[in-house]
Amino acid sequence: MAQSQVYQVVVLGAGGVGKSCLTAQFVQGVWIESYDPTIEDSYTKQIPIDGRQCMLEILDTAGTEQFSSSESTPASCRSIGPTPTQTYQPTDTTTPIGHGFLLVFSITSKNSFNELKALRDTIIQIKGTDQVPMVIVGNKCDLAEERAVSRAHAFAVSHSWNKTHYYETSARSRLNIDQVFTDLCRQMLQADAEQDRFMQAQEAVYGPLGGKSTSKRDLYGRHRRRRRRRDNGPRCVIL
Ligand SMILES: Nc1nc2c(ncn2[C@@H]2O[C@H](COP(=O)(O)OP(=O)(O)O)[C@@H](O)[C@H]2O)c(=O)[nH]1
Ligand SMILES: [Mg+2]
Repeated sequence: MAQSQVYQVVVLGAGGVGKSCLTAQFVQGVWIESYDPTIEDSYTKQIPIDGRQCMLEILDTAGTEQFSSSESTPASCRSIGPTPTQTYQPTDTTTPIGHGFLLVFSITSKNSFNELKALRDTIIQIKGTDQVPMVIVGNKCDLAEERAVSRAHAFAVSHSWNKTHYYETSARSRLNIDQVFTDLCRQMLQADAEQDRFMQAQEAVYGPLGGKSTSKRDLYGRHRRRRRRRDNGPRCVIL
């Protein structure tokens, strides 16, 4: 079996959507009713994907802003402790280390869904490409009677974001938890393979790419940024 690779996964989303419960279900297979929303923690877990071992380092971020007061707050979120502060935003220090992102909302909160756009925009801006391994997760799907975001709407929006995959999960009943992480892991493997192919093509043309100042990811990032600018830039049509 091939060597284990380490991929960093960042779990993002508003406070109270179930990021910690989801992570605990995946990593430890346990349901924990209540987490301290201010705690940010990371975990490791190895999973087999298509005959390869992938080591995941999962950062469970501390988004502590609960659902806005303008919408009804489900009982499952009211139990959470301290006064809300700010929604977690990816920053230069967390986003570059993330190879893949889970953008989590609660199907019982429209606001938590609406917040994902800004998170996604920030990730794309910092990464310099919209080709980032990512999965949209609608958690708490066991609370069907409190649903505020339809599956069709969440799916349509996710699809319009570069065909980002959408899953509905329940951390409580462990529905689709493994599937979400497996999908993200496959995307990260694919991105890595694409990066290797690009580097091999570069080396075939320019010779071995070494040196301390230019890492493979740096070069690849520049390539992706350049390509994106060209794609979005004004087109010159020769008649
Ligand atoms: N019914 C239900 N409640 C959930 C689910 N996931 C999390 N919760 C509850 O939602 C609250 C917030 O969960 P937590 O993981 O701390 O949210 P975080 O702030 O995003 O990390 C807790 O009271 C959990 O018990 C779920 O899938 N179904
Ligand atoms: Mg949490």
